[in-house]
Amino acid sequence: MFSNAIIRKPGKSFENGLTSADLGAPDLELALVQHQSYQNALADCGLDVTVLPKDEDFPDSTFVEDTALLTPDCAVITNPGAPSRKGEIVKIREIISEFYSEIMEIKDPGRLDAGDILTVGNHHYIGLSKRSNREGADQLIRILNQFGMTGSVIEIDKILHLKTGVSYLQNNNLVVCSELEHKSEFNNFHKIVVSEKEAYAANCVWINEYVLVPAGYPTTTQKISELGYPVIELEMSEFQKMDGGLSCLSLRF
Ligand code: CIR
Repeated sequence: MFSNAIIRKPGKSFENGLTSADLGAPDLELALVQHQSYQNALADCGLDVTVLPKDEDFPDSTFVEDTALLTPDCAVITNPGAPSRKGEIVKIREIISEFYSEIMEIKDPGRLDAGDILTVGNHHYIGLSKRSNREGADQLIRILNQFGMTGSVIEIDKILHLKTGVSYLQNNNLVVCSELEHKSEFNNFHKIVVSEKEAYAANCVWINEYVLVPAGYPTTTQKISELGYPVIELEMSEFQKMDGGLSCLSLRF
């Protein structure tokens, strides 16, 4: 169960963030409306939500997930793989130090975006992506081992982050995109495989029995619903334009 979340509002510089999506510029007003709904959903799931102010120096800083891994036993500040995002960790460390006494960190030449970390109980699958490298993963695995947890790596190809294409809904249920469907690491899970058309819905978020899903992906939503999860659908169009999914918008712990 989670009790806290940290989110950061997008600022005017949001449209200058990194993106590979060909969906046009985001509308900041609409992004703020969608972000408020996201915040409300986290609160509805029972979380105490810390809302950080916009940070114009870092256009992608609303995607707080990438900057830290927060487990019940330890906090790890990442070392984001995109040069424009590295500085985001300074302010994130300040806020995380209000919740954790000991903070570990990933250091150069290790690179790691926490969007590449899929947590399943005490195990953490770490995507080797354009943002996260083997050295970053190895550093994280050593830290996890110190705290009685484990990690292993998964090579990914086209998707931005591991969690762009896979989400864990507890109870052995995985939502997974076609690129990752046949990875041997996922053989023993019950899988909801999302079609190419609904690929964006592979990034959804389990929070205290609820599942947040992006609005507009009816087949995936129905399959998740049929497993018995109460589903909360959220409009995400403006974040999708900047390559961000639902999980990227919060740190949950
Ligand atoms: C980036 O490219 O870093 C941001 N525009 C999107 C980050 C999305 N984060 C995530 O998938 N965890």
